[in-house]
Amino acid sequence: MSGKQLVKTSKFLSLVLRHQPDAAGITVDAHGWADVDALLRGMNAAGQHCDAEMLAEIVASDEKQRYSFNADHTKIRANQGHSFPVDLELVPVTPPEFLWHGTATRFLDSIMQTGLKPMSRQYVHLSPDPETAYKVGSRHGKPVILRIEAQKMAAAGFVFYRAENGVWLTDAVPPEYIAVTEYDAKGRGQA
Ligand code: HQG
Repeated sequence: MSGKQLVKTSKFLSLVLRHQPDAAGITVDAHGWADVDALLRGMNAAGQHCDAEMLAEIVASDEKQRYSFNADHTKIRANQGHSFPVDLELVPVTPPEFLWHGTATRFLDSIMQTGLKPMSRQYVHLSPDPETAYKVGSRHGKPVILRIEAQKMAAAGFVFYRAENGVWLTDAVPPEYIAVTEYDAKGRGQA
């Protein structure tokens, strides 16, 4: 199976498991789990060739660990990134002193006015390090890295979760906890 084919299929899988289960004619349960057999049938019916072996390869090789199987591999779900409400059974965790958010410079004015909002997703996504945040921000345009005073937020009552794949999630980040940094792609620079 070529890497290119796996990426294409993984993108469709993300669409189905995070945003639009209906694209494969399936539903997911309240915890985001899809039935693997129904998913494979639905993907093939939608013209996205996939079998159990390929699905397992996508889950195992995904560089961001976007998906998880349940214990007996009869169900699969996305670890984060949903745009519909889903209970991932995450437990609140105390965050490190700082977390990081990569965004594009064109969003800065709005973010510094209203804070970080989940936009089309269920949560605001935060990265554990500036290097990861830089990559996330680059997806949107000229990247800028924001440093989030996560521990101060937690002390003030904001709740943080860490998804299965290490991405940090919270409902919103008010502007007073956000600092614009000059970090570059390698995390060099200044906070
Ligand atoms: C911005 C990827 C204006 C926010 C990544 C971001 C991540 C605001 C964009 C995951 C704003 C939303 C999520 C405000 C937030 N005004 N803009 N008040 N508040 N924004 O894609 O965090 O590859 O929904 O800065 O690795 O970029 O899909 O969120 O630029 O973990 O697995 O609104 O998606 O993972 O964009 O990325 P997104 P994100 P995957």
